[in-house]
Amino acid sequence: MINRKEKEVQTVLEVVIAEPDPPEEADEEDNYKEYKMGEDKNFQRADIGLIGLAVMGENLALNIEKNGFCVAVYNRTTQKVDNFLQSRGINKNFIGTKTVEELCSVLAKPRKLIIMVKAGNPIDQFIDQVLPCLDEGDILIDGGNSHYLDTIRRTKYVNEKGILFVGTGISGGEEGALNGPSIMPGGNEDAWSVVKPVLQSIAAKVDGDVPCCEWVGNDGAGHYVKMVHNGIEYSDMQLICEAYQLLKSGLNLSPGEIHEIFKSWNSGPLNSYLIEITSEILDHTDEKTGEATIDLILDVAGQKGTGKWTGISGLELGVPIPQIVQAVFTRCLSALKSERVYASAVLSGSNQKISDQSDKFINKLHNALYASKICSYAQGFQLLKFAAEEFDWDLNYGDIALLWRGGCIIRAGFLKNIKEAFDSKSDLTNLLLDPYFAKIMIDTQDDLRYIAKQAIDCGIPLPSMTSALNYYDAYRCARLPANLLQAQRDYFGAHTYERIDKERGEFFHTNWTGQGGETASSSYNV
Ligand code: NBP
Repeated sequence: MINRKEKEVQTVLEVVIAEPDPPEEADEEDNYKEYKMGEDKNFQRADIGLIGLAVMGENLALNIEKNGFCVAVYNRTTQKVDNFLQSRGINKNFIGTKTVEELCSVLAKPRKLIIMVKAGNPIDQFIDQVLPCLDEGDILIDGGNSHYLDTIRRTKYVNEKGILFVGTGISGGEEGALNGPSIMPGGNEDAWSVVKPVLQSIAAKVDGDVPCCEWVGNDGAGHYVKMVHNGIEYSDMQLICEAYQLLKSGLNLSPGEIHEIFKSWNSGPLNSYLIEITSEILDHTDEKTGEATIDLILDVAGQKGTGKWTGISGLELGVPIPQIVQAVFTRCLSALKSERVYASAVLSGSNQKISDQSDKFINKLHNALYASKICSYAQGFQLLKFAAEEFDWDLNYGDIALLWRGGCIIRAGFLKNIKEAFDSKSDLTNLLLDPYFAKIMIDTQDDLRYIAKQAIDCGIPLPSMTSALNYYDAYRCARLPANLLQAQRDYFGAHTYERIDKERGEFFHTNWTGQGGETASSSYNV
């Protein structure tokens, strides 16, 4: 009996290989001339083309091939094509090509091309290079980390030429690309039925055979969702680092002891890829020195910009995502290494030590980390909601949680509960208001407060966990001091305010000093 995966593979092969044998008719495109001249009867059209044989492209090509597809590969530096075909690609169903024209000539129609080149200008350059070789209905898939605004622009541009464009987030790094990444496609929906069998067959699977790949939405939606994934990833990583620092500097535990703690946490509600790799990292020994590798790594964090993009989007849309922004800034602060070393000798802190050295502290830290993580995901999903409205995307939040359940860097057990929360209430305003997560927050908030107090008393930085606590307290605060803020704005700039005893949308100005006029500034919102 044919299983689901085989059926999908068969379906796509029917779609892409059902193409007639290489054309003999006189009116066929020039693209096939070379082939016709060769008259190779064994010639096989490739199901899909892949451009960019760097880390991600190579592994993705191998993944697609092992799922039963013939892949034509191309790289700007053509030597890499030969290297690949003679090494990891040897004796496999690949067709190496040395020019963009050749690449397009060996693809079954409608042509499908996955671009895995450096994000930014290289994508635009390649699009302009390949467009003249494509026919109406062909599909370009950008699988790189492109900015969603670029993807919105490219979808329109490529569409105007009759070509379908898919901008897809792909997460999971090198290992995920090879064995099953999380795939977040958006763009031109007409392309989905054609590319779906390929993309779903190579994606990570959860619950047996459910692919972590579903259509996300129009134009830049896929890349936007990937961007928010990365923003949440920044936040998740920062939270874990804070827990590590409390265990290391607060409790004076060794890497081996902290490894054991993370290992045990990974079998509970914190179960996730990032907790798992943290535990493994802490168990690693440097071969040369025999010391724990973690203790030899310089404390300066790098970043490639997707966390920053998420922060910028939150600021532009006016969505509170303080933990994601905090995680970006904390990386920036880490980069000031020499300043920090100098400041450590100049500025004093606290002499207090963590008062509670027992397992109870570790359990409270576990709960504080879990509560903070929930706040961070609540912020990420709220950002998605605002973006959907702004860009007119019909996002399905339960599906997005599913996409992140496997293959990607933030994959975690509790995404199943997030999916359930949005599946049961698709218009859920904030994850914190879902009964399941509200109960966890109510049950764990005291532990988060306790941990925050301990860290503050001891002078151990805890930027993201304290940010989570402040987010939680501010979000559940029915009356914030923004009344005073509005009064201040009205005082110095006649910016007006709304009143609690009047309808929303009616604005008032007070002549606070008796010396100002009655004229109010025009109201505007950023
Ligand atoms: P890189 O981002 O390092 O890009 C290298 C590839 O881009 C090479 O194949 C290079 O060709 C090609 N390229 C460049 Br550079 N300029 C080009 C141009 N003008 N025209 C055609 N090709 C050009 O590769 P990567 O790390 O494999 O990442 C690929 C994409 O996937 C990126 O968008 C990245 O952000 C994204 N991504 C990466 C990861 C990861 O873990 N690395 C994870 C998720 C997503 P050459 O060989 O001739 O220089």
